[in-house]
Amino acid sequence: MKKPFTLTGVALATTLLGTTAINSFAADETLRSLAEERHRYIGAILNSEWFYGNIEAEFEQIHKTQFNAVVAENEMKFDATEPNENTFSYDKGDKMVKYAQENGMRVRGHALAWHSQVPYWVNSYSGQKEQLLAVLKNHIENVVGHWKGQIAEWDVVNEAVNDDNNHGWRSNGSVWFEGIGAEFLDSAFVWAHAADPDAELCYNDYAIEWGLGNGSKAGFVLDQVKRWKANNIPITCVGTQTHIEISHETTPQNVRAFAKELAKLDVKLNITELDIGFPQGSAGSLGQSDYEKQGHLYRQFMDVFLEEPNMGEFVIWGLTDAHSWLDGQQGKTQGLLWDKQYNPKPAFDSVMASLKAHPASQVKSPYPSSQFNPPCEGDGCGDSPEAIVSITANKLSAQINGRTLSIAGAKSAKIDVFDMQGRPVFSMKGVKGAVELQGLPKGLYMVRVRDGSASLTKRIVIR
Ligand code: 9MR
Repeated sequence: MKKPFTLTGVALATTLLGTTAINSFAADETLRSLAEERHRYIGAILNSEWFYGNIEAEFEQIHKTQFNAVVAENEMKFDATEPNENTFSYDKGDKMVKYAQENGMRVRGHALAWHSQVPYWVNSYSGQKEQLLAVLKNHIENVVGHWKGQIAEWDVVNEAVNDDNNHGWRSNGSVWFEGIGAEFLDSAFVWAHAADPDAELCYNDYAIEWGLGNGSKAGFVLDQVKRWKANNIPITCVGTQTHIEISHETTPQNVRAFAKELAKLDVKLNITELDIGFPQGSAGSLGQSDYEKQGHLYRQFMDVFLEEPNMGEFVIWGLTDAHSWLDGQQGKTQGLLWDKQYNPKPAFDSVMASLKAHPASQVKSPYPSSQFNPPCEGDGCGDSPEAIVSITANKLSAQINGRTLSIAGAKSAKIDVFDMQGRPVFSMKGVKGAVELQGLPKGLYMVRVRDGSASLTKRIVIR
């Protein structure tokens, strides 16, 4: 049975949820568990820092607890996977695929044919159609072939439409379009399908959330999908990146309208790179009502996602505001679900609330139910805490027995315990041997032990 849990989530839930009567989140409910019950995928990128082991321990623990889908921020792109001609580099991508397999996650591959992050050597073939076709074919065959059966879905073509609102392909600054013409897209889908016939294949782009108006990107993409389907080009999904700002209030309903059009073509729509940023200049003056507004917009996207039966994945372009492309490159800030200290923001509660407001029995999934585990019932079910590996290899270890948490290998440790939504629920300094975790309801928790520079993060069950 799920245990009612009464921390800040309750108060936030009442202020944020409007008409939805949610009293609390159960201690063991996560974005992931709720999405899985609804046979949907919720994901976040693994930031580049993760691939280099250069990220806080909390990142991975929250990531694998809260998400069941994963994408590499940069490590499966052309420049990362084929840095020199016909020399492939799979180490980073392999690391992510292993992580996904160990944690039961779906992998999105991002991205095969894109005008950006193309290595220099490709540009030496600029304007040479036959050579460029051969380069792209070889790249797709090798990369998709390498991860055949392990990557559920590829962004086959990324951002190929221009920004001119004139219903056209990106003709400037794309080595592929300039050298090959629009047939590079059709060919890329065909080659990807040949390399892994079971993988889902997407066209992915930004500004799709601006709707289907005259000259729109969404309208152009829709026309291309119609053409691809009519010509048996093996596209199965479109990705709407959805990098938006807090003022973009119409975007969720635009995404809904676009999903409905794609449904008529038997094509899925996935949200692939969601973030909802504030203008950078406002960073110092943001208050609770701003974060609640952000939560409301996040919630509307999750509502649309759950209500449209041809939407399968809801992927956020980051986890914590401490690691986000927004601050560096976009003049935007704080667009994610966890703040810079890894505290869940109101947006987290809002997305949880949306999931809970859509009972599993009423959410249709575009995936066969065999892809999802049966829902968990009972204390710690389906979970084997012993199998959870510590992130930092060091001498520290922690074991739970009843409510007694025993620490070994520490001189004087600081213990922090978090619930499965990432909220701190217990903290104690100067722990030498064992500590009683009094006052916590039964359920799943994350415990972090720190001793000097050594750190251990582990999932525990209080039975
Ligand atoms: O988040 C990525 C950032 O680290 C890179 O510097 C950038 C380079 O183009 O790409 C970012 O990811 C982009 C994604 O691959 C495609 N859609 C837009 C994303 C944000 O720029």
